[in-house]
Amino acid sequence: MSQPKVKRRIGKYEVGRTIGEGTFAKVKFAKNSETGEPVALKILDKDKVLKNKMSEQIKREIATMKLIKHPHVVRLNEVMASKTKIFIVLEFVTGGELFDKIVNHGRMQEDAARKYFQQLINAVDYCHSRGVYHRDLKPENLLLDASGNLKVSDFGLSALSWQIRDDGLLHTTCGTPNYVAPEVLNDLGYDGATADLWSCGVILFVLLAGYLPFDDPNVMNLYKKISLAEFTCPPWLSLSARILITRILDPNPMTRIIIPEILEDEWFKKDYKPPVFDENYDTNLDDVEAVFKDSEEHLVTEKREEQPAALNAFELISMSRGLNLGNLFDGEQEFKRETRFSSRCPANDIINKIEEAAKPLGFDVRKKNYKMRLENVKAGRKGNLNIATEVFQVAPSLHMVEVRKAKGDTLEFHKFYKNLSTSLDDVVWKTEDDMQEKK
Ligand code: 3AM
Repeated sequence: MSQPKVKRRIGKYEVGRTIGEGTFAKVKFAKNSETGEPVALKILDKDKVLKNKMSEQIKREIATMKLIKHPHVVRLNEVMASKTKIFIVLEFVTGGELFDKIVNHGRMQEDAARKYFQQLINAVDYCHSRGVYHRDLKPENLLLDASGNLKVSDFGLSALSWQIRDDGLLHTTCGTPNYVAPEVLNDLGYDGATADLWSCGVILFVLLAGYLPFDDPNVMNLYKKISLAEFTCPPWLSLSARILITRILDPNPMTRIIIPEILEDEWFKKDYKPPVFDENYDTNLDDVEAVFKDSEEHLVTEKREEQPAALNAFELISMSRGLNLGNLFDGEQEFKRETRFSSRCPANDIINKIEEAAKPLGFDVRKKNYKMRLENVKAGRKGNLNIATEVFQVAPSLHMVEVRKAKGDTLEFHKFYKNLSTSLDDVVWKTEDDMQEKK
């Protein structure tokens, strides 16, 4: 069980756990071993990127993104390639996703929504001015930093999953339809700037209403509603917010409001303070050139180093007191994706108990040694919830169990964990402190 840990290294980065799996990339947590700086590592299949008809455009957009250092855009630090993979090194953003706030606390007051919308428009305007379009603005791409400021992720990267035709306009067959502009769905070719703006309008609506403007379980009906911009503002919206939303959610891209007009809009302008930042950011693009030239010379090596598990028993126990939900919902990390608990039961009993608890909740259970993968057969808000667990031995009769979200929605993970904690009550080791707290 407490086998040596294998540490993965890519160039100067120590690679940690998977943060999420998107449509075209896996995102892993990593640490720059020279500076200690945490980063998010996007890992892509080299073949898919370089053989993509759009690889020239992807290269141009990645190069542009590397030159952008905007306070509301996730920073792209560098690009690396190994023999088979491309790694995009991004600033690590710690505050979770903006929409987790809506899921947890419901719709926002207009002043709060306005602040995020101003930051979003500011980021979008800046990237557009540099010729980079997002094309896939949706809740998952709106992250929050430690101070609660918005950071837009994946600017310039979504081209990876899109197709382009000879007319120079973008065409797509996939995407999150709820946020996608009508002209994109109609596949008539479209302009990236006005299409991005539509998605910003949908995002603003959700912030203020707490639900989607266009929604239907039937995709054809959904398409129809979007094409006709068939939506109703909730009664609590102010008149000026309604006016702005209606101007953005105009199904005709030719008459839709444009960013310079938004900047002059009455609702938008209130307390607007565009961020001040240094635009003349000096960086070099040799890494981007090397990756897209596919030159052997600059390949980074992927190394695996065996390491004995380094934590000692005291550290483990202090990391995993009881099955207290405080573990999961502690103040700083409201949107935590992992937690641990300790148990005095034999490892096999722990595994069996988790399996027994997970199956009735609709999970498929796969076991391998002391690791388990639980997959919800039903798709949730962000695809099928996937949970990874592992049992570590701390001492002969003491185990530490790690439970983490591998894929899916964080809130659904929290709900699962709450259920699990009820079923595992007799497995969890409760210290005297925990017993006191319960009283
Ligand atoms: O799987 P979920 O939705 O919880 O928030 C992003 C998403 O999480 C996260 O990785 C998952 C797949 O996209 N993510 C993406 N870029 C990130 C970054 N720069 C990030 N998390 C932190 N920093």
